[in-house]
Amino acid sequence: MNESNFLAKHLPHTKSKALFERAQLHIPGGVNSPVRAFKSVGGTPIFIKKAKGAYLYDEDGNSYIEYINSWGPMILGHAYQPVVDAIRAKAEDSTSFGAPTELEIQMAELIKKMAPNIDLIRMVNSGTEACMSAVRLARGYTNRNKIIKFEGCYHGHADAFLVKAGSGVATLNIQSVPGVQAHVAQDTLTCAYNDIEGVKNLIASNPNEIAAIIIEPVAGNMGCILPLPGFLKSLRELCTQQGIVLIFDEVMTGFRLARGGAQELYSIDADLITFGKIIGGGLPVGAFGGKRAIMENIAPLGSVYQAGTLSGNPIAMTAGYTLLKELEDNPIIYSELEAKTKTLCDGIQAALKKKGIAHRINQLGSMMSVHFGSHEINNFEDAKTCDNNLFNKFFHHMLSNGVYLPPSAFESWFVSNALSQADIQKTIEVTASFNP
Ligand code: KE4
Repeated sequence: MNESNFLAKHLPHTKSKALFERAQLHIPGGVNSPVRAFKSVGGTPIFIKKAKGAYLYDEDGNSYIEYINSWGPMILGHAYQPVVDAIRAKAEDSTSFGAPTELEIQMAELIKKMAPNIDLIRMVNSGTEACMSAVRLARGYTNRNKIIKFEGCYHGHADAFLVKAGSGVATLNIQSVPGVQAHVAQDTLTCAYNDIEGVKNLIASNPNEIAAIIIEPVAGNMGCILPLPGFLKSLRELCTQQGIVLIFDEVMTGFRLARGGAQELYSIDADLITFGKIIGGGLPVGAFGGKRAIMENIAPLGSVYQAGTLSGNPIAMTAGYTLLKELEDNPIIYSELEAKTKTLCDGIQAALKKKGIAHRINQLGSMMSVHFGSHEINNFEDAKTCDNNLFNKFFHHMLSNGVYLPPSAFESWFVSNALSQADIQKTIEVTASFNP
């Protein structure tokens, strides 16, 4: 990207506005996923023409340093050449067979090499599918019905998860989702993130009824929220004592926080782990895996049925395998990502502090979020009681100056390793020019 184009005053989003009008004629809300609609931040969603490395280019010719990275997959930046080349080559051999391939074995072997504690793994087509399948498996394995999830966590749009969910559900402030039947919601128990006493109380009041506890081991759907010291370890101990399946939803954290994700970072072995985003290299892929004794209940081995026409699709496997292999072969990437993200956070912190703007920044690895409040952000309530109108103003200030943030205070930012020091400094400069 040439610097002058980047520094050019942002053009009006004429084409994006026209495209949004047209999109709304045919697609609910003009988008294929609600969080893209800019509903909470306001304004017109930007229609993207292309992207390369750390930059997005919209239909009006504007360019942006971006911190969404397709909500996680683009950890090495957009149009990463080895991934692009692999997809091109593989497409020549057809795009789908609906039959087993060696590539799926290679993918499973690589995931098992990188992520600990996976005896068996099943590929699916989204994070939602991975999480809903893991919960069905936990229920089938334990012959229990209830699950515990945490307020503000998001595990996809399966009925069982749309209770006090984060991400788009929080962004749109949907209190209860029509269509999710009461009896389904009743089997989903919730408590605050980091509230281990709350978990103990739910277990005590539902003896031998809880099949699984599903958690984002580092939460990314209410902004980025870290587990307090000992929280995950206590969850592990409780699940072991009570025969409850501990499900780590690593759709976001898997292969992002470390090669072995949060399990590696916190040295905690979950019973089932779900993946998504990075493992598809930008193509639709999810996966769930874990302990053999549990996974053996999945059809055709066992009777817990789960299936998918395009599961293990050769193009998606090629994209995901190529990206994972880069991460496996170059572990230095994780310390580079951490250093870049810390530099960014320190710069934003200094800039907002100098302005006297109360804020908190949560960060781990290449996940981070900025919250406009002076209190610690350890759960969904903390995130909700920030000045999120100020976040919306901040979002648009950054956007109009060429920095594209997630369009919601209830999302994590994602740093890609394509980000340069100049990009980081530019982001800090734009933050410093924010005058609410
Ligand atoms: P998908 O079904 O969207 O592939 O994955 C669902 C999911 C499951 N678990 C976690 C921890 C997730 O973050 C997600 C999806 N993440 C959101 C972004 N926060 C997807 C963006 C969107 O809904 O468009």
